[in-house]
Amino acid sequence: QQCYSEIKQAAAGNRKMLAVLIDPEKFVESEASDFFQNLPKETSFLLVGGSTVKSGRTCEVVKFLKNISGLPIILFPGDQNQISPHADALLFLILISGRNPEYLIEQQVRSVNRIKNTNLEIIPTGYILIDGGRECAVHRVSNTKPLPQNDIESIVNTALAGQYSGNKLIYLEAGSGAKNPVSAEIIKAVRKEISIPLIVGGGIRSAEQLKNAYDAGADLVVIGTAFENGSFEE
Ligand code: 1GP
Repeated sequence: QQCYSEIKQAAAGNRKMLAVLIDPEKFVESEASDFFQNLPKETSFLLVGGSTVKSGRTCEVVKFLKNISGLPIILFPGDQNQISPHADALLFLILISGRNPEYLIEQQVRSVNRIKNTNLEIIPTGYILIDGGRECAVHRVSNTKPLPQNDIESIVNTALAGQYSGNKLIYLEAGSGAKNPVSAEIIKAVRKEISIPLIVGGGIRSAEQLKNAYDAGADLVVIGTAFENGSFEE
């Protein structure tokens, strides 16, 4: 239970955490040393996953990352094919903003045989897709509608329903490459109501946006695209 207790303790002590997301489809092994050199020193985790990844590729990337980095690897799978026993932990995602049974239970049931004989730390996570102002892959692949940013009540109630159902984390997702990250107003409103750690990601590409998410109450922020293409603004 190491990754989760680290997140929980950090959240309890108001120590903000950063996870860098690696999409196995876009990761290039020969560019890895530059990539790692440019990561902020305070990076706590590597998240590995994407919306559409060819079978087997996640495992390859996870093994590669294990060899070159000491950071814990948490899987963030778009589907059950992206589960690798070589990672440390798994965000067991339930897409609670959507109403598609495929991502509420079907993928989860199908993933069991890949998980049950591994040492992966399973972290049940209520995953909430929020409109980031741009058509995103989660929306397309899951065929579920993102919640509008102005419907704060639905977002808060969805997060609370996620907590009441036993999830250990809530993840507010604006979609990879979002034009508008999840607003500070939403983060504050959700933070005020839930008592489990809060993850925020999607479209965060500058130190200022990162600070805004932390100040509003995010415990762990996930950044993918901005580090992937080296465009993060300090
Ligand atoms: C996407 O929340 C993550 O699932 C990160 O998004 O690629 O926009 O940083 P970005």
